[in-house]
Amino acid sequence: MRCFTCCLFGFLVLMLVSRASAVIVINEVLTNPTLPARDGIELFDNGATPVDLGGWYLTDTDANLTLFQIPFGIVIDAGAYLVFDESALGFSLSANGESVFLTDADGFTIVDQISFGAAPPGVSYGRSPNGTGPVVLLESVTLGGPNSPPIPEPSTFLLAILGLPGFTRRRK
Ligand SMILES: [Ca+2]
Repeated sequence: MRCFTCCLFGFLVLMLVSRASAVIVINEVLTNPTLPARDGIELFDNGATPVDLGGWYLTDTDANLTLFQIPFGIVIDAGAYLVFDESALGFSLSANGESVFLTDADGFTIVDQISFGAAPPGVSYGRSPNGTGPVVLLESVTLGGPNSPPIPEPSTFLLAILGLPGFTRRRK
């Protein structure tokens, strides 16, 4: 009985820790910025409490989950946003699409991950609705703030037929 109680307690602790971690999401990525903007990753605390992110990791390859370590002492408040640009990260993001991972301080527990495709210049991918939804092309870049609505479908189609990847066309 005592063993069962201990196991139950341990399980509940694990559930609480998991829930505490699960509220931090990768909320937006800018992968094909127009100057002077830079590539960036936005994290969002979608929970009700601050979370100490010191020692957590961000990466764009599952072959190396500890590519960039978030400095110790960085705490994200409930409902707050935190942005790391490419100069802070030490790596840039692919405009042709890839995946981004947020890993716990243990270096292997993936807290959140998103995958996305090619991005038109100056257009970011992000969760819509903000903090909870699927990752879509956003109407405007909102690094550091709540995500905008998605690009309306006809616009997405128009961008797509202009040419993937990068959606760019040279002007004469
Ligand atoms: Ca945002």
